[in-house]
Amino acid sequence: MTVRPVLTAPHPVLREVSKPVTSFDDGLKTLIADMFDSMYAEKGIGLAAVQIGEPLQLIVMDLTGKGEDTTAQKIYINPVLSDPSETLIPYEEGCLSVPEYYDEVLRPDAITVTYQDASGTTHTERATGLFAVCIQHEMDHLAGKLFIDYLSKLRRDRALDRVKKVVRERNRADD
Ligand code: K1U
Ligand code: ZN
Repeated sequence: MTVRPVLTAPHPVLREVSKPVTSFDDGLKTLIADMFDSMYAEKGIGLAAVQIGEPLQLIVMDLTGKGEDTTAQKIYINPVLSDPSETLIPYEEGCLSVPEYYDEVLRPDAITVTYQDASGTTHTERATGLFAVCIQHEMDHLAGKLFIDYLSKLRRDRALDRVKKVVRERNRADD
């Protein structure tokens, strides 16, 4: 089990555009396992590889939010979104890279995702509800974007101040 630190805003790597995965090898399987370990350690329901410092088009998810459940684990490699619904829904989003800050973002309530699995096989799924919110949030990470970019400057600054405070507290607790 390897828990890797999740980068927090404003780390510059979070602004990088992730590159396609081209090798479906043991290194990829290790990275996926590390991502699940790191996501569960932070009690998240999703994680993009760039959040642990690997700017690759790779996302993991477990939408149950109940801790490790291998049957609920989902892996999206080189994902592409299409056919967003016209209906937008507000959702109070969180982000492991913006710890302890939640705010409302409007996104299409349904969207199609085409992706490869860990063996390189291509699949297509229609995402709705929390799955649709989470896959769009994670796809933004692959483009170097954070959910706070959708907020007003005032709210974004408040979020970044919160991150600074949380990181300071975490560092103090580690001493
Ligand atoms: O990408 C990330 O930083 C993970 C993020 C995913 C996400 C959550 C909610 C809306 C959009 C995207 C999180 O997992 S934050 C943690 C969280 O919100 C949560 C954790 C456990 C259960 C339910 C929600
Ligand atoms: Zn996030």
